[in-house]
Amino acid sequence: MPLRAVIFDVDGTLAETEEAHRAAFNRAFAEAGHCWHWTVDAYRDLLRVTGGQLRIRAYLDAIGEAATPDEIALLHRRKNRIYADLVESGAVQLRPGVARLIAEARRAGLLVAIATTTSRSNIDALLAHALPQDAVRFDAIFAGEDVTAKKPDPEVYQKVLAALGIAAGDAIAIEDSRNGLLAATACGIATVITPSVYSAGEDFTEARLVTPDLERPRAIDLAALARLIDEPDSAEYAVAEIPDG
Ligand code: XBP
Ligand code: MG
Repeated sequence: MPLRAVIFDVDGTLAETEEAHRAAFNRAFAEAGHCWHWTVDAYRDLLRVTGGQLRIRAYLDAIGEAATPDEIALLHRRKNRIYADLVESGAVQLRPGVARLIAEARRAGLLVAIATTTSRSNIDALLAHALPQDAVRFDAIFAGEDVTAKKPDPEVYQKVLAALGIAAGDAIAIEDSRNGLLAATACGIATVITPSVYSAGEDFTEARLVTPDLERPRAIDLAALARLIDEPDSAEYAVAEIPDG
């Protein structure tokens, strides 16, 4: 089966964005006069809930505080504005190998797409400020607003496959989290995991390959991705061999 498409997750995969998201949530809470503050450890747990609005709701439920859907939506809009400002100020860079792999895929005539639970405005900010301009064209982008159920539900991947007009076996997904891995593999898409600062240590059993990033311990190129589809057992290194850092 030839490789026809590479589908990227956004947060944690294209870039280590979650510290910027966390800072933006905390600033939005403070501006609104709330004493809520999400520490790194608290945020690691909260990331199990995908989608910022659902994450705020889950947090408030856990601490027994009430908020209307409109109040949560307003807070979340402000958080996304703060996040975009952080991205525009250069707070977020692409992870190693991302720009190279996108460029290789484009040169080879492959389809390149995004499947994410984040808001579309966050993708726009990242594409405008963190990606080289020749890499910002994607053949399909599906975001949090485009689905009724966020990852780990497979809906976002199903929509990307339908938009690209390809079968699950023609694509590779690049993800960083268990929720993303479950979403992609539920669709039947072979998945490469590059764990992020927040997802390191999660269970990646279903992944075809787990590697620290797309450059280490060796560059993941299109030939390597195609091998993962053709010869599912071809991964030359596995979770246990990943060095720290
Ligand atoms: C990660 C997420 C997102 C971000 C915040 O999604 O769960 O919710 O943390 O984004 P992915 P929003 O890795 O699939 O990109 O606040 O816009 O939801
Ligand atoms: Mg992610």
